[in-house]
Amino acid sequence: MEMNSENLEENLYPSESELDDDALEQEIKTNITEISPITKQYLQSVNQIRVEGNHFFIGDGRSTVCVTVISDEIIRVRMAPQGIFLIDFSYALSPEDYRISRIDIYEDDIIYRISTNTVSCTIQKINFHISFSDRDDTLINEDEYPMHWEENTEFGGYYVYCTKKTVPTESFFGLGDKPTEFNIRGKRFTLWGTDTYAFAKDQDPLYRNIPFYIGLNNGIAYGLFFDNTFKSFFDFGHQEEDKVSFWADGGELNYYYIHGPHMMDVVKRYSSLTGRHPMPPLWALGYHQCRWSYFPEKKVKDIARNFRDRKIPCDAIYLDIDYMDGYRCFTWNKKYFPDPKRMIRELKADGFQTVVIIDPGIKVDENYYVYKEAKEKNYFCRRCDDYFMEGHVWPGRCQFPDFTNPEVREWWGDLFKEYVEMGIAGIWNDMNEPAVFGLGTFPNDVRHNFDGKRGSHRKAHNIYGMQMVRATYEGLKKLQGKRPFTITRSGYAGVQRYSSVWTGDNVASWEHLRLAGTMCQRLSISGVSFCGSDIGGFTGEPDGELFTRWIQLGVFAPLMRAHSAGDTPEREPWSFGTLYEDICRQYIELRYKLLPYIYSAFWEHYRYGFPILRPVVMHEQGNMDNHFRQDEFTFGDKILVFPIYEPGIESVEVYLPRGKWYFFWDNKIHKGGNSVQVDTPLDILPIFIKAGSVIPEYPVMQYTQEFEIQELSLNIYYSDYLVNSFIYEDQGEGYGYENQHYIERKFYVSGNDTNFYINQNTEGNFSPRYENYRIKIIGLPFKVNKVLIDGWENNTFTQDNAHTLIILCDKNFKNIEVLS
Ligand code: MIG
Repeated sequence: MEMNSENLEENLYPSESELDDDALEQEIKTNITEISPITKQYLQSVNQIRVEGNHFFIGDGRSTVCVTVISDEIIRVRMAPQGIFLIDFSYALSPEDYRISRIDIYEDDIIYRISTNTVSCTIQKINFHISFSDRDDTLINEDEYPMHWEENTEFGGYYVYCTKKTVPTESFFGLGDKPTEFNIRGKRFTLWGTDTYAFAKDQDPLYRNIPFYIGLNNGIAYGLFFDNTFKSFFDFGHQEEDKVSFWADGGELNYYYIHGPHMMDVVKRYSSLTGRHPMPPLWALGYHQCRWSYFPEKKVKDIARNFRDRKIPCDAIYLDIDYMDGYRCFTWNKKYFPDPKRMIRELKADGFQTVVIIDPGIKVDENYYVYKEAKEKNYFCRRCDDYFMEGHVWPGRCQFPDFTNPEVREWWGDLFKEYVEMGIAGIWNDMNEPAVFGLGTFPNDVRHNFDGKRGSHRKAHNIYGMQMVRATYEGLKKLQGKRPFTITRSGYAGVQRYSSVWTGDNVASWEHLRLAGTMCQRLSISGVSFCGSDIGGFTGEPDGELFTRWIQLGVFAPLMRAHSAGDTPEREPWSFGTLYEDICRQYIELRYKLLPYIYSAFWEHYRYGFPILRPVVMHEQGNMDNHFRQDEFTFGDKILVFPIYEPGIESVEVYLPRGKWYFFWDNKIHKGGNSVQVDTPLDILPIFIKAGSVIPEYPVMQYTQEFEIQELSLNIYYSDYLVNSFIYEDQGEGYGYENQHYIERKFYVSGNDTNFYINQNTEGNFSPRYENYRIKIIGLPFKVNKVLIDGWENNTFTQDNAHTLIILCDKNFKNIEVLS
């Protein structure tokens, strides 16, 4: 293909202002002067390079690649096949202030290299291969082929491709909710959110679209975020063992290389791009009871009564689609729920928050205000020939708001006004892949506003659900003036800024219990920490054992919600007889005792970007065995659990990362770096606490904040090395935490054969009502003679035979010395 040099100049070098200019036409302008057959086109030899600030424009005479240094550890790569970049717009990003300490540039005849103080991006001039290495010149990731594309004759634009090298020892993780092994090497996936009732192991795709993965090779981790909302594909050495590819049906080849070397660094940096969950209301971390559906009101009240009578803690009760009038969103079936406001008030008086479902399908009904309003305002999605997008869902014939239109989102958010006035605490967004009976989802030609950037459903499908829950979240936030609780089924990268998620329509089987454990870990490292599975399995019938083991797993899921399909027998914690009920109660109580720990882990996510669930490989990525461990994981970094994923099992072998660990049930100490055998009768979930941890504990309450606590218990596990912990508390509600109205306490503990020290310092200006700690020090290797608190001798301590020490002390202590 010939190009004249004038055009070439013009197209190779878009200025920085052009890159961000929304006025730039979205269509791809080409300079093709003669038509050649459509084949895959590859970048050729580099022949132009131009620098503009932190952007590096590199061309081959036809195409341009833009390499941008985002931060010291994040480098972005974009490709414009014909030299013109698309409008730079992303629903995923929530950029922070990034640090760029320095950028060094090196060029010789063979390469061009852009380096920050941690990472280098090298471009081979001869073949346009791009690679990333660290400052020690360790090669981390490199192209196998130059980036490539193929013209899409049906829709315009290009299929865009990137293929990288991989070696057999490299492992891969991430990608959201895939129901398969934790390590995804050797597999291929599609991102195209799909309603998958009773999904099977290895089924693909499911509901979420998170184009982010982590590679781990030779002990070095890096991340790759392919920010493209079109249907996209990832192949991790499936088609060819030595290649990893990702590609999409349209849009731009636009990815972020995220440097490690630790998986934790990668996950944190990914969250600096796509954002974090804001703090949830404390009640949302309690136990949630859901079912399709609880109705009429009497049934809802019965369920609530049972929780309180049986003394099983519970904070939230859900209303599924049957609460509505003919499945019309924002309406009530007055026969079942004659006075919802009163019901919600009464439930709240008893400590229950009410969460209700809202789907995207709006019934076509001229007598229904939501339909009428949206129709008048032209808010519904349309087909390419301007017909409305109509499809059948629960209400019958429906039209669907275009949540990619900011005005529609605003309108949608305001629809919750009445619900908020009624006292509804949270909203559950379902069917937002979007799901349509028969069709599966919208046809490709449906048009979307795409925040003014325009696009078809090909471009908007994968972000439709996220924009729906965003509208819901933003509306609630405005109307409630406090922290909203939302839960969504679909979502794209960044959905965590607006919502929690559940893993969708799983099955009451042991295989699915294991999948739930794996999927929640995967979601957690993919940016979506606030996740959970339908406890008990949505479809099918669990027996008491499976349900009980699922409750145990649920205690250690950030979102703890039981849910079940309407055609299954009733499924509450008491549905399987008292043996199971007692164990379920014991574990739900454990959840409530651990609430301050769980809340603190959430804060750690919100403030520092740590995922809440952490796979073992994240603790010890250098150990190849850990690349395949998926059963045990830690919640935060202090508590390790090994959920039981099989029936009738008498014992399991639990691998403990290095360090020392206490078995939660008997406080016996175990050395990490090894596996230990643990007996697993039904009432035992293997739980280990890391030595040196300070684990706060609340008394059992029937719902969060049922009563003001009198003192805070701290369980401190002796350690002979220095360990820090922290505890976070605030009002449990509202936005005071954004203005220092919280308290973050940091503890440092260390010990030796004769002494043990605890230091505390605090940040923030929230002061809980209680004055004292009740400290319990577990595992002391010596008999205590003296306890000094801030230098003063304290005589309130008691020590038992197992050397467990109890101290009562002021919550504001600075240091405690425990001396033999
Ligand atoms: O077509 O609202 O995944 O949790 O109970 C089924 C009824 C629609 C699917 C959700 C499930 C919910 C159900 N919904």
